[in-house]
Amino acid sequence: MIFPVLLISKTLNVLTVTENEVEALLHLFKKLSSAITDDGLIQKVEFRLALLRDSNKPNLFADRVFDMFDIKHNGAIDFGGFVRSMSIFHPNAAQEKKIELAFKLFDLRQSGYIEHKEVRTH
Ligand SMILES: [Ca+2]
Repeated sequence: MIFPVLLISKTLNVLTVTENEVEALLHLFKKLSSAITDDGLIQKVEFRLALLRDSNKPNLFADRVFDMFDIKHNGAIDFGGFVRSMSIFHPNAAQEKKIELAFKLFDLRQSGYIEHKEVRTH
């Protein structure tokens, strides 16, 4: 039996995900959050480890995605923040949300514009 779970963001967009999808996210969250320190939170080093297999090497892209997932801006991602952030990648998520996320990835200075130096290769 599948029970729908409603995720309501600050902008009141509602996305329905299934219990199975939440369970899959919980499984992934447990794996990522316990990679270095098993504390129920994903720290930046654990996030880098998952994406890059190297926790010590700063990476502009990985660190930018982490900062966007770190909704509370406290240096760690809790399960609620993880589910809300991952829901953007859901097939049923609004196209506008996906475009907004992609734009924010490049708008490093959060100026509302993508500037030449923000897309220059480093
Ligand atoms: Ca952790």
